[in-house]
Amino acid sequence: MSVEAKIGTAIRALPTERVCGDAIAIHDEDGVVLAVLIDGLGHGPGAARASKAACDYISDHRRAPLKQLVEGCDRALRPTRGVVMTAVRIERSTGAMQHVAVGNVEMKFVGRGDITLLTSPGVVGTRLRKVVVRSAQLAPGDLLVMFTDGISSRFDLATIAAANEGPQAIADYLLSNHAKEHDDAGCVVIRC
Ligand SMILES: [Mn+2]
Repeated sequence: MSVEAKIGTAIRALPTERVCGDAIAIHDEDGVVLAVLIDGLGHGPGAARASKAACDYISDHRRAPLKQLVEGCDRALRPTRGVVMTAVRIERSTGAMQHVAVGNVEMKFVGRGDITLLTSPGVVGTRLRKVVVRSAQLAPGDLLVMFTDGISSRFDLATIAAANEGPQAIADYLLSNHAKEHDDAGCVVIRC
């Protein structure tokens, strides 16, 4: 079943920092969406350098399978302090999704499918042990949110989904209402 997979994003630095350690990489080409949310460890310039290195690697290897993408980031980020990240790849024509997550970047899902969004422990850039990629089937109307730990997880995605807002409005809402004061914050919202 085909899906629209419309994307909204919102991100901001810790209010006392000039650079943001969270980063978002979106590559939307040939009917396939790759969306990656990255949180450089800590905050400030060192965190921003690590997440920028991840974005650069992802851009250069955006057609690679997710497992190779994360493992490649792990090698490329060894000189940095590392990042945690979550990535999804969605094929619009079929609604097929693959997802992977390392460290505490969270995902929430509301929809018809039975999708378990699990995170592997670890830090990308410090010799990952195991990268687990999972597959799922999306359906029209499904709502998927990925967010860094700078956004409180205490929001009810079912209520948000029922309001039927577009993905950008939801991303803006989450940043405005649920971002924490003491960390960079970022989210990616995908409405199928
Ligand atoms: Mn963080």
